[in-house]
Amino acid sequence: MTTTTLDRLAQAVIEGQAAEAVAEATRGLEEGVAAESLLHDGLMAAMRHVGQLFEEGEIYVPEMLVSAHAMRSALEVLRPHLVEQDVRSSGRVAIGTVKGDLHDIGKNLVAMMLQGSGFEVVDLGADVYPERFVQAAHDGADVIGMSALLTTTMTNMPEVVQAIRDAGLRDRVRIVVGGAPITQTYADEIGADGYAKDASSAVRLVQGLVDRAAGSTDGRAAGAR
Ligand code: B1M
Repeated sequence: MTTTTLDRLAQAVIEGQAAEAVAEATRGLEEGVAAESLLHDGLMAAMRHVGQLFEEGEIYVPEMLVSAHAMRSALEVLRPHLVEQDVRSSGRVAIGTVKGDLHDIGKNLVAMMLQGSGFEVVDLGADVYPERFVQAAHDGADVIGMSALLTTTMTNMPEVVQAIRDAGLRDRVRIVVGGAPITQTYADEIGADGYAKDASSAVRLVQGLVDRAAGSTDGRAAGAR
């Protein structure tokens, strides 16, 4: 029974049937399928398939768009269920997809999970220019999160790191990066503070960075260092 619901959910996304995807996600939850499974084995599996079809020239950008819309609609159903319960959180995260890149589903998912874990999240949207990230850092973000899905746009990440450095904010602000073409090696190369491969590890990463920053601030305040 469970497999059928997951299959139908994935199929609805592949075909770009938003109402159908919402109905199947809702049905899955009612049947007791874990939201994480509906996300990973249904929605994300479908998007991987859509990407493959695109690569093989079987579908084009408009089809990818309707699939993306269906996924986002179903994601809204899962949103309240995708909350990490056991994470203590505090801090403000500004997150966006970098300049030139319109892919926002992964970024939205990361934002959603961070929010669900108690972080204050400022969603800067997609196609975000370096100045906007810097402004967010000025406005009090503890963590800047950058997402990129294209090999041609991931190269805009170091520009943001440099702009934050030039603004004199680098010591105060932590920078995390993610997205399909990003790796830990790339994050290290561009001087980011961390890389996460998916939304749950992004929450753990950000939590760790915020905790460490709070620890070192406490230490300085107490004259411990
Ligand atoms: Co585009 N696209 N797309 N696309 N698209 C890819 C990325 C591609 C791999 C497809 C393919 O060829 N197989 C390919 C990139 C190739 C490359 O660069 N090497 C591609 C291309 C080529 C393009 C265009 C150039 C196509 C064209 O116009 N000829 C064009 C570019 C437009 C632009 O951005 N300027 C384009 C356009 C689009 C649409 C607009 C139609 C649509 C996006 C709609 C939207 O997002 N609102 C779209 C889609 C849907 C895809 C695929 C099919 C799915 C992406 C997705 O949403 N995945 C994608 C193929 C694929 O990924 N298999 C593809 C699901 C999402 C949950 O995963 O985003 O990876 P993901 O996020 C994950 C992790 O990466 C991580 O956590 C998330 C959750 O686990 N993560 C972070 C992401 N950000 C993070 C940040 C963090 C931490 C973790 O910290 C801050």
